[in-house]
Amino acid sequence: MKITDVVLTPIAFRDPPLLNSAGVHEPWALRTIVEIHTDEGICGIGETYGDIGHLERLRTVAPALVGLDAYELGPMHQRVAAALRGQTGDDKHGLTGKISAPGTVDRVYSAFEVACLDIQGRAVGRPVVDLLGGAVRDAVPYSAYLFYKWAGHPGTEPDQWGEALDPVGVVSQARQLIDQYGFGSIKLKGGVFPPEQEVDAVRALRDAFPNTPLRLDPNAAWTPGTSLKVAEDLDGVLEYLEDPTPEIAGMAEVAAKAPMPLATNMCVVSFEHVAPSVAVNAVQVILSDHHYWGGLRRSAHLASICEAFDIGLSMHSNSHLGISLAAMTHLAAATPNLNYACDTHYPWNAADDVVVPGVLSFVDGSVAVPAGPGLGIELDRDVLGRLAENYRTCGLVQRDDTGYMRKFEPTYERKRPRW
Ligand code: GKR
Ligand code: MG
Repeated sequence: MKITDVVLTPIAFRDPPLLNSAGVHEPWALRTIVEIHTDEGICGIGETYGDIGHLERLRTVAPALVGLDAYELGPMHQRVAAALRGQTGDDKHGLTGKISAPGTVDRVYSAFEVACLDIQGRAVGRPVVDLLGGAVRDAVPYSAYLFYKWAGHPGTEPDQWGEALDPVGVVSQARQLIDQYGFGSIKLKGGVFPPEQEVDAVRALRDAFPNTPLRLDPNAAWTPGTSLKVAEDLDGVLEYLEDPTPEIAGMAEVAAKAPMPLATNMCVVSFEHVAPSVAVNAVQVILSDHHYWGGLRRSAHLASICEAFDIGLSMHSNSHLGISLAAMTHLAAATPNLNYACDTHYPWNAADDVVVPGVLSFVDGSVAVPAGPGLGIELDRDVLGRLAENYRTCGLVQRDDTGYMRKFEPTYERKRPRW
């Protein structure tokens, strides 16, 4: 089944003013929708980052895939690597760590791999989860992903979520998300306020939700010393502490004394980071993310590596729509040792989903594995057209949380660690 065409559509969709250690989300989040066509008339879809550098790399690689068989995923990875010629990607926020040349290949390959798995599943009439070994769970639990946030983007009316800048606001946001989606665990994005304030917010969450697993992720905003202080303050409260401090060495220093497991999507983000991290026991949980670990099958390899080294496995997210959610759900359903509820930004962006409604829904915080062939979802072409038009007119070509924050706080500096 030969690939005849690869279509890349950059899109922009609305994003609330979510705060993090890099600044604040802009009014638009960017993604690229990938469609791969074959000579048998079957088309597969994928979703990936929309930053201009990444989009240009996708555009460089796309023509090199024409003529390949949609089952030839190993050769496809090689063609991506050859077309990129050692390029190394970067981003302006650094929230998923340092991007290496092999990591760049995996980031670019991922969306094409997902689209080909969609094609393969459609061709044989089986869901992608079956191509990954079959479902070990019928539905995938996700966590409520809380953010400190402004009530609305400056100059606009408050959005449906309202302001969350203190423990009361954080608890109220958790209630909204849990009431609407039924989530059974909670992650708070930190690194925004001095750590004592974020500890107070976690304590308020514990009081409000006594039996719900909690996580805190300051995206490397703290020194090892501050991280240890927070870890001690939250002993018995967190299921894991995510990226308190930068780099493998810093995480190892904290992990040696912290009472809870440390998790990362910043210091172990590519296969070459695993061995150095294992050598010093820097992290006890890795957040996988098929968008940068090289697609669904290579994320399954990561899961095996975690199993071999007795490292826990969770799943990371960035602003995304339903194609990514479907892919994440198939992968998580096929991964036996994914023992934590996955992260998802989906509730923040669901209103603009590019997937035809009906298949992807949250029941008690979980998404049932789509049963149809391939990813089991369909592109809503009207919405795709609208979001592509947003991209053409929104004026953004790459995510810049720090630059956006500086528009309102001109002296704002991105610092990791800050405290
Ligand atoms: O969307 O602001 C955000 C998050 O901070 C995201 O970019 C991170 O990559 O969710 C991510 C994380 O867990 O670090
Ligand atoms: Mg994180």
